[in-house]
Amino acid sequence: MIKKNFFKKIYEIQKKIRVVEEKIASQYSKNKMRCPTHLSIGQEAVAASSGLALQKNDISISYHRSHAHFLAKGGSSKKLFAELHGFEEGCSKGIGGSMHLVDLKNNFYGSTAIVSNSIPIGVGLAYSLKLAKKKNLVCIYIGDAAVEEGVFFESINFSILKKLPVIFICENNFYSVYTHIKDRQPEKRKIYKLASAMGATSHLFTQDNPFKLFKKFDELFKKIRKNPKTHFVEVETYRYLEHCGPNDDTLLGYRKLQDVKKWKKKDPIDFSKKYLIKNKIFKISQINNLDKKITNFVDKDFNYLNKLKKPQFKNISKLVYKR
Ligand SMILES: Cc1ncc(C[n+]2csc(CCOP(=O)(O)OP(=O)(O)O)c2C)c(N)n1
Ligand SMILES: [Mg+2]
Repeated sequence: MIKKNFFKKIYEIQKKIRVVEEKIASQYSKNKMRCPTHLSIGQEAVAASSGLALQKNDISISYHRSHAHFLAKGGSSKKLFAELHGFEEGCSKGIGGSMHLVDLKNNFYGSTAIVSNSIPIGVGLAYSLKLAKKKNLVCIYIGDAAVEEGVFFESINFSILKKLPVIFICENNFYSVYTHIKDRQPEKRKIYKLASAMGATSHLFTQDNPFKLFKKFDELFKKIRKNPKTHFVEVETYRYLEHCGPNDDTLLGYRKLQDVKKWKKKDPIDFSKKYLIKNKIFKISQINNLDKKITNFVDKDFNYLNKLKKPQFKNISKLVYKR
């Protein structure tokens, strides 16, 4: 049985991710965030449930749609906002932007803009954990298009061969930019089955009930820490906004309005709220207060940007690798 505090945390982190990204979306047109930005609105449950099941010493690594993974691993929304605005106080010192987040204190080893690029890095990190005889795991977040790159196969093969403590979490939102998965991969092939054919232990989870999803991740992560092996989880999910940017793009015609509506109807955050109230875990007034607290917290973190000075980048040469 998940304790009351965990119910609260699972709801809270999902809601925080959404409020942070809604803030970014509402401010993006001011042109102060000068980096391409991929939002996860609609997909938060996967990051929240898996992120909470990770221990601090577990490592996670992500792809271009990474704000949610960064926040769920303990990343600061203040540093995320600062990063998107190019301030030196940002999590990547203002030179990375939305697709290059890092938070080594929380073992979030980064996100990268090149599809599948972080997969071999994650596998290498898992190899280093194994060599150091550490009992932690590496969580590699990927999108559905990542399995269309050669490096995915090379990396998962190595990971399986060496019995590395790796969990791939594939957020299958059905699209790579504007192209549906049915136009990119054989129709009857399931991504998680592809991974199991390679030799990974594979699972298909759903995001409908984030509390159950947390439990599944929690059990699985415990298993991997105890018995290091390569696992692969596919979760079907859906992004509500355009591929890159803050706008609704349903009028472009590459996806059906009906589909967007269908996914919004089973929104995991709305579900979580109703679940907590229906099961008398929290009263509606308590949830509303929590929502208010989260919004105030996020507003405060965003307003902190007003205090920051224009970046000088005096020590920029110290930020690059030198031999
Ligand atoms: C190697 C490479 N090819 C193409 C691109 C252009 N690109 C950026 S995001 C993206 C879609 C990736 O889709 P998916 O992995 O499913 O993630 P999603 O955007 O759906 O979250 C593409 C093709 C890229 N960044 N890197
Ligand atoms: Mg996708």
